[in-house]
Amino acid sequence: MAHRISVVIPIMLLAVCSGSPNATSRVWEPGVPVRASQETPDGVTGAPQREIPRWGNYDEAKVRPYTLPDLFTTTRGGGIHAATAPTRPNIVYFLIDDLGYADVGFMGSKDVRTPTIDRLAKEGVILTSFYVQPVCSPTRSTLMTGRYVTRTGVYHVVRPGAPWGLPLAERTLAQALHEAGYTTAICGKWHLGEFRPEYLPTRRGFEHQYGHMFGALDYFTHIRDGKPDWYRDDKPLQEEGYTTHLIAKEACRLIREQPAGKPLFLYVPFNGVHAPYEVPPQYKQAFPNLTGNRQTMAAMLAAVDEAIGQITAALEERGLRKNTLIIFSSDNGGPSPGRVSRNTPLRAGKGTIYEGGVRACAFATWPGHIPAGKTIAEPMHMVDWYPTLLQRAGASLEQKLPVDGLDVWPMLTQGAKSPHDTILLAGTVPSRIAIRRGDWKLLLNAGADTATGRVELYNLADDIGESRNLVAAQPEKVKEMRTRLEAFLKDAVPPGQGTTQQEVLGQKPRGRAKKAKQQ
Ligand SMILES: [Ca+2]
Repeated sequence: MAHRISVVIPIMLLAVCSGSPNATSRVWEPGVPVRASQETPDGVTGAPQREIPRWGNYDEAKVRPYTLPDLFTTTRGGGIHAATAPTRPNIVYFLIDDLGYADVGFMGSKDVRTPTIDRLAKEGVILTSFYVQPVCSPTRSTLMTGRYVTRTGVYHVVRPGAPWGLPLAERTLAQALHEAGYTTAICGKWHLGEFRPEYLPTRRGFEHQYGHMFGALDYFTHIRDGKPDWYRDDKPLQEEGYTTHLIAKEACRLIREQPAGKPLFLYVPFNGVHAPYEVPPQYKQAFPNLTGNRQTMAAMLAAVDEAIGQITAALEERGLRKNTLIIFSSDNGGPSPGRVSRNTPLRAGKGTIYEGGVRACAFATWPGHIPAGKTIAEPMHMVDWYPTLLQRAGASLEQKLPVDGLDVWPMLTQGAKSPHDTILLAGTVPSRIAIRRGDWKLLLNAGADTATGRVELYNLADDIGESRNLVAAQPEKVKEMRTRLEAFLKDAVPPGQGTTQQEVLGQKPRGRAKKAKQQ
């Protein structure tokens, strides 16, 4: 349902929060050239491959409704009495785009500065083994559904013009929280489909939408591929301003206008610090020792840090901070590691299934509920937020589609072990895939050439950089891991194009459509 914009303007506001939602003001220095939108690699793989997993076959008949006992089984480790949760927190998720594993102060960075982010991290638990997908849309699909991409088909990025998106059969986190009585809002990047109205955020559970549908838009003109990509409540919006500033302003407005006593789910997926590397020049002044895109990225991140400070200040002004669960993470590893980003000590970066592509910097904080000053190395995956947040929100866990995520609350709050015995790490094509099981990690076709059939096995306990392939030395471990992987993939679906073909045409998917080549 479209949200009607309020024109009420509270008297006392932060500077960034001032003005009506439609106010226009230049927030970058006059005379600074505005560059055209740049395409950026969203992965290392190029066009998606045609093959589907050779160890699995898509069969719609296998998708069976899940019952409550099933869900309670799959969410082991947490309580099953969601409705009795003592406190329903506000939930604010700061998702940073393409931020490197080591590019925040709380992960040890010395040359970029994130004081606000670091302060929040110290108030909660830092998650050093937080797994995501290697590129943008897939990670967002796992947050929204609690399901691995092998179930949803969102292996790769939804590009402008793509006739597909997150399948409509999926129940989203926003839908579930809205059903539970939350105000639900997205300020930032959606990236899960817009080719038909029913794929838009306001049709997927968000009462409020603000921001963009795709990645890599111009930060100042909001143009992507020659077209404006800026919306409020899924309607085109013309505004001036640097996107990070605009997103912060909208988030502050929503916090100010949130009805008292009603919980809020505020999803803030910044386009910062994704390419194109653009920033108001004053932010660069703090980084005289950096150059090129590294300097610009650091400056963009400083703007994000400032924005997060403004949004948390708005929470404090409303007296909401103490009852707000704040989650922060990147959506994938940093691109061009060593040049633009830092993922140290992890191998490689964005687009890959090596740790540098799928392990993200992250923390969670909720004063009085999550202990402060802790670091947790137990592994979890983005899919885990779905059941974990629904439990905290008192939302229903009953749904037709099976959930892969597990409730990690005991891990976050009581020092419990990870509820996972194995985590699935799917690449941008079905044949490129890995699992982490304990300290062991098995990777298939992790390199750029997916036809190699290469198998890699690492023990992350003493080789976090994935430098010593133990396949030859550990044949039994490889066999065990492959068996586990194949179990994961027995119901795997092909990439999204096929799923969407089915939805659009009412037909069973028959592989990828020709339009996929145009993405
Ligand atoms: Ca990204």
